Amino acid sequence: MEAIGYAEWRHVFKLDPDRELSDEALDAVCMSGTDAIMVGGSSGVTFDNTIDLMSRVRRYALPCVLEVSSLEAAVPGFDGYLVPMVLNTDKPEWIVGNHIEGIKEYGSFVPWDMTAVEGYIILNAEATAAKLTGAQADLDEHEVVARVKLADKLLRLPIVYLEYSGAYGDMDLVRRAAAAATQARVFYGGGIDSAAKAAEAAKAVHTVVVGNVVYSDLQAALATVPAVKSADH
Ligand code: 1GP
Repeated sequence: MEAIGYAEWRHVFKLDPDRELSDEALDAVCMSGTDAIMVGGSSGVTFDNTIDLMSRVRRYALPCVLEVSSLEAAVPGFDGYLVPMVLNTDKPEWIVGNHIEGIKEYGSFVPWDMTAVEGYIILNAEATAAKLTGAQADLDEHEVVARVKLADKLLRLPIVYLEYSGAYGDMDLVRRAAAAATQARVFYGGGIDSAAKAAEAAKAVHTVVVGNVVYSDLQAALATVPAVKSADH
């Protein structure tokens, strides 16, 4: 699964197949110096809009990975596949259930050496992903750190994803949660809409994921790349 290359990523743009992005904007995003494009979204993601976005990103020489959140949109041809496993829900389908169904249906097609699990901890209750998965987002530090350790030390997951999608997180909490991981790569995503926020998040975690601002303020999105790249971690 290291074949995906995520261990080297500092900055990632997450693009939503269900949202419009002009060719000019996509060009700026792909030429920005970001380390990878992650394709994914919590709603409206279909086989057709996923394959369409993949083919547009494919023209650029940077890794393009799919975050697999629905079986219908599991499109072949990506450079890698990241599969969320939600660690703060009681709904088994989002922990292992959908995964088992996927393996039963498509297991023989899965490129396992290019597939990795993300231990997802969803911390913004208003996020579509939180509502969809029934995530218990109001966790205190003790609860978050316990889940980071579950992912990192017990399950030995390669990636822990602190997900605040749509809202900028509590960076003190993120910093302390990230520090609890010793082998996993820690991703942070949520509400980064400026270079300053990007730099702050980059100091706290290994990999910073920037999504929504691409669609609302492209210049601010592009400014997050050098901010992350020049931040120490
Ligand atoms: C969403 O973590 C990503 O899954 C990024 O969040 O869209 O809020 O930037 P934003």
